[in-house]
Amino acid sequence: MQWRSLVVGLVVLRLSLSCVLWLTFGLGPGVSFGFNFHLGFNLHKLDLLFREDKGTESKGKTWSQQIQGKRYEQTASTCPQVGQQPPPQRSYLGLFQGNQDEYARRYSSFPDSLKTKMRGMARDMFYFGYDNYMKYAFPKDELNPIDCEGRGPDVLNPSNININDVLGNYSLTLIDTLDTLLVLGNVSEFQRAVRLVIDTVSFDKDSTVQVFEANIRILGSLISAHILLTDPKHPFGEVGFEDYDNELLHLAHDLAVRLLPAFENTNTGIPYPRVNLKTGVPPDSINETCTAGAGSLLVEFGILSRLVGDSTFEWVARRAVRALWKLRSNETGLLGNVVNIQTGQWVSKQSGLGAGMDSFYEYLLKSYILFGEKEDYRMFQSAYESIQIHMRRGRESCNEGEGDPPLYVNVNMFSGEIMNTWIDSLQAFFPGLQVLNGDVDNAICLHAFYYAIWKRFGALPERYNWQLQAPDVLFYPLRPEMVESTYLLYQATKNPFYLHVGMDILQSLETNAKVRCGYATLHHVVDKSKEDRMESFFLSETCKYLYLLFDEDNPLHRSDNKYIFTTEGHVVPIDKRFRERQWSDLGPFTLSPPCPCMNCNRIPEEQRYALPLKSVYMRQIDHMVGLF
Ligand code: DMJ
Repeated sequence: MQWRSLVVGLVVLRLSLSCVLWLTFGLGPGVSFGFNFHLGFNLHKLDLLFREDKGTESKGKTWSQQIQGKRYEQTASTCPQVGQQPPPQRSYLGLFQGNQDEYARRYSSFPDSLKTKMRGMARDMFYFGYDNYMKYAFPKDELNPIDCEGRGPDVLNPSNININDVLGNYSLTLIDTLDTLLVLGNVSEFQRAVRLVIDTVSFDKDSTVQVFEANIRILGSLISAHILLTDPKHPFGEVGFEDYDNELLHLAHDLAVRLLPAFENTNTGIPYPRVNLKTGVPPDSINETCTAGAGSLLVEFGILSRLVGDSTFEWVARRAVRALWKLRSNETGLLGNVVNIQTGQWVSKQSGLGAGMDSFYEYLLKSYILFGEKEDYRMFQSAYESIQIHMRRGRESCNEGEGDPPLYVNVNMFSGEIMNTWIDSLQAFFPGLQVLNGDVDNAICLHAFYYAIWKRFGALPERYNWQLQAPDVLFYPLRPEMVESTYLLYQATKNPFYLHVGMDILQSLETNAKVRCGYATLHHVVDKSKEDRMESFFLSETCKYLYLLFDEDNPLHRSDNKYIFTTEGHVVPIDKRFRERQWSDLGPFTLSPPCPCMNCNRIPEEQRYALPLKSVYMRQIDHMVGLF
């Protein structure tokens, strides 16, 4: 009898402690992300108290079974996700199940009429910015939305790279916006804008710009618009005009040739970060570049090579990717975020998913999708595996089990040790990439964390410190990453939750960022003070993804139209002709179909009509970002 009393006593003790935790903090153990950062109360230790011996875990009963008497079945999968083990069978979160209804009530449906209204709101948002840019700013690069004036490069202060890396005195916003006009179905304005670009833009400018920015915003847009203009099959039909003579392609080629000096005189093959469009690499150029800047050129350069039949562009971009890849850590497989292009030494050993690294991963996968080069896919999968092993913290399964919600932290590339406790706004793109990789489960959780931050501030601070539950860097320049992931998750799940997220984003932008002539950068996400700047990606990405989220019937959503978005949101059809190349100097090439992982982790049917993330976990995340 004694042992029975002991067992009963332990169970009662455990339940009492769980209740105390729940009543006190609104969730079980969980604010620590499993690290030894102390928050005054050590929830991590309490969590350990509750961890059941893995060897004695019940394999049959899951959290959801205990709550709902029903298990969420996964669809048959031939390829388990990297880093995913069978979820731990723990149950204390079941105690909070009673809170699920407020989330279910709020998110589980979205009427068609509201969808139409939101689509209209996204369209109006775009035109308010675009029309005012054309009225007050064109041919300058950007619109200052508060003063209603144009903005060009900061010629008085050449070291102002925040401006000069991007603004090249080449009507940046007009170029970056071309394909958004088509996405909105405005063929006549698209054709007018293309004409304006052809008639007025020249790259023969004494402008020193960042190779990466010129590539994704200008080159990417020009080739996207050129492809959409010339290919009646994709995806908006006959939008070309009779006397179009490949001028956009010529412009793209001219720009790419001006960027090529960045790839010369570098010992590693990793390019210089900046070039002067007239004179090449400036004599005082630094020898340091970030990984994303140097390693995210392959999509645009690869397409250009295939369009003009010259392998040079793809060759230099691929050489840069290979050179970076070689420098990864033997121990962890991770890369750092700043490297010396002459010595190959890592200047910053921080490895993460956000600033300095984001589109490097993105372009490994997207290059593979576009060009079918197996090498790109192998690199991507290997990088993804290292990320899951070394950066991912929190419980193993997004939608099951106990513990902290999954989160990706910044680590030392050699040791895998955590380097700080912030995540940045750029990292919010990653759930979208996870969707493309078929890892919808992980995408749902990471996206939910960013959404909670968005709900708290009505924007994403540039850096958010998850330990302090406060922003580290306070500005929000109208970035698209959060809505991009929302859109891709909606496409993957069709869950109305994501329409609500989009509606929240739209409403916050209207409330917090709208000014006299457009939408302004938030200088401070708490007091909502503003800066007089509207970056071109607001029109090319943020508005585009918002519109697409609510436009179910968009030509891009027809099943016979297959496309991807470049990292600047430019539409590129997935086309057989990009999988063919006329040269063989890049190593082995294959037309084999994508990995069988495609779609293997799609959302089960029943989850389409419930919340994508159980309400208990939503509540947990909301609590962890200080929403209540
Ligand atoms: C955009 O220019 C692109 O999305 C890029 O990949 C990252 N930064 C901005 C948006 O935040």
